[in-house]
Amino acid sequence: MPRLVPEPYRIKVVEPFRLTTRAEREAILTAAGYNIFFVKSEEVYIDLLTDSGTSAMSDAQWAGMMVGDEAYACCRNYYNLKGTISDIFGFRYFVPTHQGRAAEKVLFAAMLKPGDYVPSNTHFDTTHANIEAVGGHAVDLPIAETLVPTSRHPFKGNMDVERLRRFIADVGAQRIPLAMLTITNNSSGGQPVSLANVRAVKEVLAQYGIPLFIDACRYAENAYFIKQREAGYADKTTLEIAREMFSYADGCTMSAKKDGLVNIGGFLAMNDERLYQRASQLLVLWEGFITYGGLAGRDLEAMARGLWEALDEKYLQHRIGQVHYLAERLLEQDVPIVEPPGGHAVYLDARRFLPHIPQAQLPGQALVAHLYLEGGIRAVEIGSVMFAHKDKTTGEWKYPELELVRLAIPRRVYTQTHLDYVADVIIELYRKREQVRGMRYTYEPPFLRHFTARFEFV
Ligand code: P61
Repeated sequence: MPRLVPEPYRIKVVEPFRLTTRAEREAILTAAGYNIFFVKSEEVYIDLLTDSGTSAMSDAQWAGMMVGDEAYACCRNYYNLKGTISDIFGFRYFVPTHQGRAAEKVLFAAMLKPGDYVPSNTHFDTTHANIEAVGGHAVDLPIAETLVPTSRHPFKGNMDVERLRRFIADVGAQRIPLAMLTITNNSSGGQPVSLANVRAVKEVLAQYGIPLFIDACRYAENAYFIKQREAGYADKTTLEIAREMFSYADGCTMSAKKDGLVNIGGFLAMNDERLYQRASQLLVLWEGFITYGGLAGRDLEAMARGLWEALDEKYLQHRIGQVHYLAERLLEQDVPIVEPPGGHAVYLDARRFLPHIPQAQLPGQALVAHLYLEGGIRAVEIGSVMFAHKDKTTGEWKYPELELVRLAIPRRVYTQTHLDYVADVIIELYRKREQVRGMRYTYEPPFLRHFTARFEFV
């Protein structure tokens, strides 16, 4: 058996790219203020910034784009997508949106009042921000293992059901109009959520009449982990598992830029007719008519086809295999990463990678800068730059527990040779890690710092 199951597809179209020289990269990164978000895509060799909207579409999806029906209302692609969503997810109603956060915006505007709470295993940052934007409180209730980088819990994305029970008792069910589960749990390292956990969460919520919504953007990868790891599911198809997952939910938000295998697209689905009516009103206001929701007919078609392709078990075996292959190559050389690796990304543990750099000197950001300088690799810091904040009463800096650097693998884009190159660059950097210096801000914006901050080496 090869270490990595070969791609269950072959390459029909190629997009050339080139590796810059070290001297070029030094000039580029200095000009970008050491913020990788300001580096031009063509100056990046292997782009692992995100797995969102970066997938390669299949020939069937491209063919689908040619049968896009661009009528303003009731185009045929809407009905194809409706059929797909009903078959896979099982919800009665849905509205298309241009991406995941638009679905979140509509959902929370339709369901929340100021002061309400929305518990989750871990909200993604756009979800968190959309809840707070309408005056709600986003609350994360992950299991304890989620915060331990070396814990090999098979379902580290789970919600802590006891904490949920206590939370509802504390704030009162009337202030919780819905709860959520993010599958897989992106903010905890792309870790899966078990079906037992979905079922248990639903049981608690049902006692109080609180609806459950799933953030479904990596639903197929989550289904594959359940098939691999959860007792009783080895012989079920990923489709059967996905159907069971969603059968416990009252609706979902979806960024199809992940497991929809499209470059743009999303939707909001639900069973409640009254909610569908409210969401439709808001959709018309913000996104477009209810049969296109901010997308072209061709985008709806590519999404309808991609949602099926993402459930293909040969594809998932290769896809998750790629992430695990990269993780294993790093672990063999003792490079510290979050274990076990998740479905869409490998996360370097910057505190253990660079133990000589205190969090105040941004070890994650220093690691991101060096991955680019050494090999033209673009990763993203998920640590102090993103999350450190000043305590409101003491004025002291509070640093996050985890200081991570995410290497997100785009779907169907890179080959094993690319991954070997990434592993080689990281291993080489790890060998000379004492030479890496910390960083400080030269410009520190007041919020969403990571997108626009500028840095220099200490
Ligand atoms: C990502 F730095 N994720 O992981 P939209 N839910 C979940 C997501 O992972 C997610 C969305 C909802 C991104 C893109 C991204 O500050 C950032 O289609 C679990 O992007 O609106 C997106 O879906 C939102 C990265 C988004 C960021 C915002 O890379």
